[in-house]
Formats: sequence, structure tokens, C-alpha cells
Amino acid sequence: MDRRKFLATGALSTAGVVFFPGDLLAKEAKLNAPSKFPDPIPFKKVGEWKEFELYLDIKIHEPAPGFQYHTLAFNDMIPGPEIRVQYGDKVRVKFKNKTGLNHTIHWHGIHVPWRMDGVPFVTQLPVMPDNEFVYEFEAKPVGTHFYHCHWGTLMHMQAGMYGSLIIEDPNDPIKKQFNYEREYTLVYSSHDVNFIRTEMNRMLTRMKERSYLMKEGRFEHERWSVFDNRKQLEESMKNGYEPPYALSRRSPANLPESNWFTVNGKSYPDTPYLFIKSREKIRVRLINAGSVDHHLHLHGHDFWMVADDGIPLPQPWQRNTVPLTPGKTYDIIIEGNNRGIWTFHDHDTRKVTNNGLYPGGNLLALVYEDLPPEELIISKHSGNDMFKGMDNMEGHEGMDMKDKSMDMKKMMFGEDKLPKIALDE
Ligand SMILES: [Cu+2]
Repeated sequence: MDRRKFLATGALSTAGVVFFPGDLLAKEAKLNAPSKFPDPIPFKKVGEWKEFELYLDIKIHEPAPGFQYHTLAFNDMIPGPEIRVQYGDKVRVKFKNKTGLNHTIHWHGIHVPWRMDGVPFVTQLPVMPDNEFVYEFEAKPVGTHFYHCHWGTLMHMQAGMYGSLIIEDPNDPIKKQFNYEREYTLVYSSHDVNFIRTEMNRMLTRMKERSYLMKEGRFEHERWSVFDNRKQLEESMKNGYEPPYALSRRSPANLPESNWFTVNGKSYPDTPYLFIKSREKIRVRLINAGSVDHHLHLHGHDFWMVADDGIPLPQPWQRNTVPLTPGKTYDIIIEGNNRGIWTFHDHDTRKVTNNGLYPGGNLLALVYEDLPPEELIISKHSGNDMFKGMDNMEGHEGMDMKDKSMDMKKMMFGEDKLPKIALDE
């Protein structure tokens, strides 16, 4: 078996998939690059309005090759398409619900009229199966924002109901100061795919029952757990109604524990590459549409923090790690001043795993396009034989690696027993 084949097969049993650096600069990688970023959605100009159409359906999604799960996808995409408008635009979004579940859309960080805020039973009724709702608002304030479902958010958001919403400023101070040409949107999320599956099934079942009762005219506020006021709730409880939380359907231990972490819906090795050239500046819009913290760290560079929740910072500053808490957006500028291939990843190392295996999750690469091909040959810089030295491996004190009966090569190819590790003895 040659080395490449070994890395592609044998290594899988203990770790995630790894690609050699040459692959990151291959023609296919560059051709595929645009597909790794949210698609901007086209609009129709209707009078003074920019009219967008969003629909929602259940779709099978593949965050990394060979792993699939059911998602709630806007326009068949995870994340939903990017809505990109100019400051002050009149925005109309026609939302069609093609699923058997209820939804709304909330415009995170946008100063919409309150009836457009997408909070079910507060600003609107939920958009029920096969129904439509039209959202209208003026695009303000400027910057990096996002939209997401506000019904059953614990499941609906992690199932895929989020997308970037960028409001461009014709006099953008960040553009003026850094004069970048390329920009990238990175939308982070985390997913408990087991929770999504069971909860989606449960919700679909409950909705069938609700639809039946509604058709029969027997659907009461108790079924929704929605009351006109506290007195009505108390009356219901006197008659034997139990609020869902009192029935303890779920303990804290059963709340979602994410086992997949995505950027733009993808996990490593399918995460996007940020292409850059020496001396180029790129703008990266970071959005946390998930429910866990990320501590994003860039190797080999300090980047500029230029906007916080879309608001340009009066004084940009430099750092190499940024905490991206749920609901936050940050804009950063990366200067191409250290040619190479560099990792940009969560420093909470649990989040660079797929189903518990490293490497995975939101690990991605900053790739210099002007790298000379000879620099890409990894063996040139790390010795010609990656197994060289294994024959003479001394091992660490306390580890039984001096055992001459153990052949590391054989062990790694799976033809010998695992080494006896004596640390606990
Ligand atoms: Cu929803």
C-alpha cells in the first residue's frame, strides 16, 4: 500500500480526513471556491421595492463527504441565500412555507417596523404549512447581519434556518481605509444531528394532529400553549391543563449537544478556503448563527477588527483570536503579509471535530494564490520518508516503545497488535 492510500483509508479509523496542501491550490479547489460561500439571491424590482423570494423545504444536506442529515433549508441551501442590499433600500421578502411545520423569519440586527420582526404570537402569527408571509422593511443599519427562523428556534435554527443579510454602505469607511477588493462571508453554526432528527419527527407528528384539530374546529389555546393572558392560563390549569414545561419532556441533559460544527453549512474537509494574494487585503464577515461560542484564531497573522455587529469601529485594532458568541457578527480585514497556507479555526478544539473526530468542524484555510508550486511539496520540507525514524523510535519514558518485537510500520498498517502502553503501571 502506498502512503497516500494509507492516509486515505487506514487513518480514517482514528481521525478525520486530511488533504495535502497541493489540493488546496488545485484548479478544482479554485473552481469550487464560489460554491462554498452563500449564494446571493437575485431580486425583482417592483416599483420602489427590491423583492426577494424565500421558500422553505426539508432537504437532505451533506456537511462533509459521506455524512447526511435532514435539514430545514431556505431555497434548498444551507445556509439560506445571502440577501445583499444597499443602505436605505426598500426590501420585500415573500416567504413561502413548503414544510409541514410552522416558521417565521426574524431579521437579526435590522431596525424593521415591529410588525415585521418575525416573533410568533408577539408580532405575527406563525407562517403555517403551505402559507406565505410578506416581510417589508427599509435596509438599515449598514453592515453584516443575518436572518433566521424564530419559531421552535432551538431546533429550527440548528436545522439550517439562517442566512446572511448584508447592508452595503456607499460611503463605507472600512472600504475607504483598507481598500480591499475581495470579501468573504463565513456563517458559523453548530448542530446536534440526533436532536434535529428526533425533534423534527416529533414536531411533524404534532403538527399533523394540530392540523386535524384545526380543521375540525377543535383547536384550543391549550394545544398551542398560547394564552390571551395569565388568567386564562390559570383557569386552564384549574381544569387540569399542564404546561409543557411541567410535564418535563426534556431534561437539561437532553438539550442539544452539538456533534457537528459548520461554516457556510460545511464541515472540514469541505469548509471554504479564503483565497488571498501577497500584499492583498481581504474582508471577512463572521456571523455566529449557532448557539455555541467560537474562539476563532488565525495562524501566522494578526487581523484587523473593523466592525462589531455591523457597526464600523471608530478605531480598528489588531488581534489574532476573536470570540464569536451566539448572535454576534464581526468584520475583519486580513492583510496578505505572510505567504503560505494558514489555518483559521476554533480554538475550542471540540469544535474542530466531526462526530468527535479531529480534524473536522469549522477548521478552514487561508490560502495564498501566489505560492510557488515547489513550496507545496510537503515531503520536501518534512523529510522524504514520513516513516523514516519510526524503525528507531525510542519512545518516551514509561512507554513500551523500545520493544523490538513491535514494528511501527506493521502496527500502522494494521498488521500487528497495538503497542502496550505502560503509563498507568
Ligand atoms: Cu422555523
